[in-house]
Amino acid sequence: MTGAEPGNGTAVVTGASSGIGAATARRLAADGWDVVVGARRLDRLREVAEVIGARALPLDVTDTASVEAFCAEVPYCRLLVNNAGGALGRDPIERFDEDGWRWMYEANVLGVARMTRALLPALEAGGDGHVVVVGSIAGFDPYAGGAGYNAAKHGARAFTRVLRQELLGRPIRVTEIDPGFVETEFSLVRFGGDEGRASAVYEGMTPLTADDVADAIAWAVSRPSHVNVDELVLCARDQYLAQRVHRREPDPDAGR
Ligand code: 8X3
Repeated sequence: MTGAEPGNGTAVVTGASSGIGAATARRLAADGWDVVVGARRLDRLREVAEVIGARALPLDVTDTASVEAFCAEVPYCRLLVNNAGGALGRDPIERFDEDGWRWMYEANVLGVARMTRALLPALEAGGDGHVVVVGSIAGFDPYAGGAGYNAAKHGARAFTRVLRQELLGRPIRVTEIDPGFVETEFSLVRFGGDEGRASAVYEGMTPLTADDVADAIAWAVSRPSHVNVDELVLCARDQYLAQRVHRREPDPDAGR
């Protein structure tokens, strides 16, 4: 296998059927990447892919066989954006749900590890590979009610830092992007479809958009090859890490 590819080369984006993954796929395609997108929701993934001319393949990062089948279809790869993952619930530890925690660990930690392991040969063969992990401020600033997700993102962070060290001297960059609040389906999924609880997360503040995060990823991956953006923390102006959010009072004159 040689890495000779036209343009920027092939970029794989996981969890690309919506939110940060879809926005990243759109942005990378616009920047000249040949994009391959993966997700469980194939109908929505195909809609994303069709608009940008990407290749859509089914992918469940919690399933080793699915990861291997996906990666077998990707002989060339210069960039892997590990975006698939998410949170389930905000229960205190005394009521934690084992299945929810298990899924979070599978998706946010093992999923990243599986995808990276499977694509490392292709990333290296091209002579200039890049692995991006979409982490979270929850990966270094844990908060009450977030233990399962926090532990998983701490795990993803540890994985990313180890990977960076293990790949020193090889032609593969490693970057972690850690966003704070981003208004996507993230909170809706976290709260089991409860729209009230999900929208309350962003009430009175202006969160990041998925495009803001895609923009940061596009910046990190477009630095010259000798420059490694190790980590990039991205928060809304209204948010300081996980514990402090500035919320404006509702305007009493609104709607008059
Ligand atoms: C999303 C940010 O603060 O909801 O990863 O955990 S937070």
